[in-house]
Amino acid sequence: MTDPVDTLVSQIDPRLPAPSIVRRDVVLVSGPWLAGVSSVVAALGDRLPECTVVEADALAAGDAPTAVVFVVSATAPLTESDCALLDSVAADTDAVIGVVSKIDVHRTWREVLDADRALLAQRAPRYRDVPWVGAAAAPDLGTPVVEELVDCLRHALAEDTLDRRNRLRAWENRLLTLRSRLDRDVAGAGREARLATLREQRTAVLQQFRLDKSQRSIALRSQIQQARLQLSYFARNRCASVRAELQEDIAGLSRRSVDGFSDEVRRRATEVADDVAVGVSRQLADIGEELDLAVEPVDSRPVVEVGAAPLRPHGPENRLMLLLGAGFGLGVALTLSRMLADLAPQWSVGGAIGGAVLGVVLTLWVVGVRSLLQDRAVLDRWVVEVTGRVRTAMEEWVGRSVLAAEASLGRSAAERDAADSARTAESVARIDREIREHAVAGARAAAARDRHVPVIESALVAVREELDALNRCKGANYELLNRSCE
Ligand SMILES: Nc1nc2c(ncn2[C@@H]2O[C@H](COP(=O)(O)OP(=O)(O)OP(=O)(O)O)[C@@H](O)[C@H]2O)c(=O)[nH]1
Ligand SMILES: [Mg+2]
Repeated sequence: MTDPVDTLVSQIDPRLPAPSIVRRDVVLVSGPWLAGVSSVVAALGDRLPECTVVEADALAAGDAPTAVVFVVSATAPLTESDCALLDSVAADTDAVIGVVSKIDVHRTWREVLDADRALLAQRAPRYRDVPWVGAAAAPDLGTPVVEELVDCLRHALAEDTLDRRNRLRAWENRLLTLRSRLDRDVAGAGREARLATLREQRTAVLQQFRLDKSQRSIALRSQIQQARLQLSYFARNRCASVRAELQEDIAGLSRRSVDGFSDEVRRRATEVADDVAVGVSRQLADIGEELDLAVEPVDSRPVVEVGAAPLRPHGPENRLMLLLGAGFGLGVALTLSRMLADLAPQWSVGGAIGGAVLGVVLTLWVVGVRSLLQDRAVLDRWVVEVTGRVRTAMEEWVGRSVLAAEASLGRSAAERDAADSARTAESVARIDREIREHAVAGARAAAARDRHVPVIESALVAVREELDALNRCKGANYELLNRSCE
């Protein structure tokens, strides 16, 4: 047979889910820590053998007792956590009795009882009519004082409306749970916090992408500028040092080595070109490695063309020098032969011949030295001119190589930026998708709430009206009973 309470609710909406509890024919004694619960259970068990009196751990999840005895110590009034405990144990049970325990040792128990009654009445209208009694289930001295509690409990259990009220209370709890679940769905479990996190993530992802991109392009620019400066400086320095070395070589050049000097200069210029090529290749490859970008290797090398040294045969100069040298040699020969003729006339012929030979030798020596000095001067000028050309060629080649590397690195950087941009777009799209999903879920939950809450509200009103009517009736019966006792 269908429960009349269930019929009452199903008339409002038959789809409203009935309470999923199992009503157990037991009295639940509950209360905060050390309130005296176990002692009350024991005392009630003795006095009411026809009832099953249990503590909370004897009930399974989903079990609801027929009546709840809520025990609190007379030490101090109820706290918030005590009230919350009562809310949970009496959620599906209308019959609740409040007990202030240990009244044998706490003289002010009546004040505490009044305070507890007032606190509970303030907490919820359903607690206004809760009967409160004092008890001493395990007094330090004497026998337990639980008569009033026993009477009260007996009376509560004997109420003919008890089952109906309990069922109505279970329905009320069910409807309230439904309503708060709908409200929770609209708010979403941490939906706002998740949405805020998602928005923050979205901004952070975009910011990071922009920051990385600009940092990379700044790093690339500065590395290239640095390389350009350093490599040009290196090429210039290398040319200057080779020029100094060659000029030093020229200063000690002998007649025989003059002809092979052009080859030496060519060899040294090639050496400089090789050094510069190696330095440039290495530095550009290092930049690519440091920036983690692909850079095309330098495939050319600086071209250095060194012709032959402009050593001209010095015909007229030689003749002039020969003339001057001959004059000088003749002078020496004459002076020498004259000296010998005056000092030792018997040696005059030999002295004349010796003077002539010496004059010829001196003439040849002067001409030779003069010609070597002139060649050295020519070579020196030539070396300055050749190293100048080499330097220009090197600088041009360095500039071209750095430019090519810049273009190649720029291409790699653009490719990487494109890949990063795609990755960022994917992350942003994923975040946007989740944000949208949350918005849709919120809208759906709000629609469900708007659809169901009015029905739940009217069912709640009906259940509460019925409960109030039954409780009013119970109050009247209670007064009648009291009067008849008097
Ligand atoms: N004086 C006095 N002491 C009591 C009374 N009832 C319980 N006590 C004492 O209070 C303490 C706790 O009593 P219990 O009945 O075990 O209380 P409880 O709420 O079951 O305690 P827990 O299960 O440990 O939370 C014990 O030391 C009891 O002796 C009473 O009426 N008078
Ligand atoms: Mg206990």
